[in-house]
Amino acid sequence: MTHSTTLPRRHLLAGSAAALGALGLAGWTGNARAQAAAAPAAKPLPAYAGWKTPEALIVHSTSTLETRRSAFGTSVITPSNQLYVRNNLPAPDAAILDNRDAWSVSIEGVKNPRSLTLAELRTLGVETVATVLQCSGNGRGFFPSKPSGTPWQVGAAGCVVWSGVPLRNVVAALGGLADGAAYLTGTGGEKLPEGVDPLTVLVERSVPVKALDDALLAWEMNGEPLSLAHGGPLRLVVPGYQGVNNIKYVKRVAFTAAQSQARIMSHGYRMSPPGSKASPDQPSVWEMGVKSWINGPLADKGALKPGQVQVHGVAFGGTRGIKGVEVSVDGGKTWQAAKLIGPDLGPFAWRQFALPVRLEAGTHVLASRATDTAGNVQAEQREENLGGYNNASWRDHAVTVTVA
Ligand SMILES: Nc1nc2c(c(=O)[nH]1)N[C@H]1C(S)=C(S)[C@@H](COP(=O)(O)O)O[C@H]1N2
Ligand SMILES: [Mo]
Repeated sequence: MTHSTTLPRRHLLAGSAAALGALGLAGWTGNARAQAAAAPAAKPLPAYAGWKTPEALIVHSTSTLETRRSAFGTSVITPSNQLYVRNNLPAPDAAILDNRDAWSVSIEGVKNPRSLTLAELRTLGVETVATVLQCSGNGRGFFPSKPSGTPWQVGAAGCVVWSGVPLRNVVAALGGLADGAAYLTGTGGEKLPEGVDPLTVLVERSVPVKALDDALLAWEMNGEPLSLAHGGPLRLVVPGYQGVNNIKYVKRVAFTAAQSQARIMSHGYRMSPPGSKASPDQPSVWEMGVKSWINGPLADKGALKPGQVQVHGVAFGGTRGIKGVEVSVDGGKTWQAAKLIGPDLGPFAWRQFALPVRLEAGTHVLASRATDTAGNVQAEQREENLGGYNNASWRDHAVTVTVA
């Protein structure tokens, strides 16, 4: 890991168990705290995410927080206080959570278009789904071309549980789709800066209308009312699709014949070949591909002792589940099947995997390679592109550990 952070000073001084408990740090091991304390001074958490666990996060900027690789653990769900955050615009005022039930979303491109409040949405059905939420720029930090944007490594991702109303129920309640609906377009409810063309800043994304089969208007995450940081009071969740398509504080859902004209759709988040210019005819970042990485053991605590370790990590297949994961301890020369561990929370969630191996003295390159239920195998190489999107290369995600 090249990035490091530490506790804000006031947290370092709060040494008592009670104080740590109050800060939500009770579960942190002495080791993690010592490590954090030893790291150089880092940016504090921004106010809207001040409730998060600082030791678990790398603060790239006020709008980009990354989960540390060492914080992922082996129990499937990413706790909300350790989950990454990415905002393209400043988060709205927290006052939008004062009366959650009064939040309204305009539904367009249906036979009977209208606005619905969150209170009304709650009556139309409820479903719960676990999904991997991942920024399409996750793994950008491994591109040698150094694309502009946050150099995320593995931690712009998490696996969380959403609860809300299936969007198809809402569409059915409003008479079904209007003719010619080809895209499902979601619009964020941020206040736009003045004096600029709204289309250059508006967070509005379109996905193929087939995503309606699984999409949710969610008001809960990990068993709690949805926080402002993660899009409360209401978020459009598109399971299996890259993070940017999961619109926070959603205020409009439209079924449209064409894709949004917002820049974030027309030119942003496109798979633009190196040396080209972003343009609407290049593929957009939509469905996620098959990907995995190792979360332990890591090299950040220094050399390991010779002996048995549990090589563990996460694997997911976007809209497909995971069939299996192979692990290599020799940089990809030979592979062994790992065991999928923990509950299977469905095709959109990630699976945890583990493989016990003996590591003798020396340097070892640990890699993982996942296969989805359709037989697609995680690629060795990244697909080069201007924005540094969709990095699923198993080689880029390999971990080097020293045993001595
Ligand atoms: N309204 C709105 N929705 C948004 C964004 C945003 O800036 N505004 N950022 C998108 C991007 S790029 C990502 S990766 C995810 C991040 O979700 P999180 O902050 O809950 O982790 O939200 C997406 N949805
Ligand atoms: Mo993102």
